[in-house]
Amino acid sequence: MTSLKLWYFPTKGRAESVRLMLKDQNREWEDIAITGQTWPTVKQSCLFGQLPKLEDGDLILYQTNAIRRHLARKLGIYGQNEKEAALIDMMDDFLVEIQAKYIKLIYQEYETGKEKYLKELPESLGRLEKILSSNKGGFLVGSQISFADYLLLSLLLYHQVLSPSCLDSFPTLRSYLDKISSRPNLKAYMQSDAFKNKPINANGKQ
Ligand SMILES: N[C@@H](CCC(=O)N[C@@H](CS)C(=O)NCC(=O)O)C(=O)O
Repeated sequence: MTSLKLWYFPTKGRAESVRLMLKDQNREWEDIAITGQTWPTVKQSCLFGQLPKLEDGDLILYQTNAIRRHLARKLGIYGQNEKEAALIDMMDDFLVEIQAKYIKLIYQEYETGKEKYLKELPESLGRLEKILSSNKGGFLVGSQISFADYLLLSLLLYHQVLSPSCLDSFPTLRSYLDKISSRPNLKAYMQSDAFKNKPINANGKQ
């Protein structure tokens, strides 16, 4: 088994869905936290000038979604067959769009756009509620957890901080969140200081 190193900033951000996936799947890794002081130097060594970066033995990967999909293939959480894998990609792409809107809000328009964002949020949550309600397997796709579920978990956790009541009208999403959060490795991780003390975003907004 190769050693895994995840380079990121000392925040949850884009990296947390990777950490949640590795924790739940019992895969050890080392977090390399890059601070503001060392970032200018590290940035120059990064292929696209950004993090996260994954070192998996001699494989160096950038781009969060490439990292997530690589790990999912290794960990066997990319569906049971081609059809499920395609559906997982589709769900994941939808979640990535939600994540992009969230990041835009946090870093570009927190003061001016939060009201509009929260007004529009139920549309996306409603779609996810419907998707989860129609899949009796209890996950986004099929009857086993996939890498897309960890992105959804991270997004639900972030949005609960942004708007604690955001799941009040979505009972299936609420029970999905409770169910995934109570998986033993995730429960222990979410109760740890490593998780609790790590800010969601680098600019202090959440
Ligand atoms: N598409 C890239 C975006 C990466 C990205 O935006 N990284 C941010 C942190 S979340 C970053 O490195 N910011 C510092 C910089 O651009 O100097 C990915 O998903 O990995």
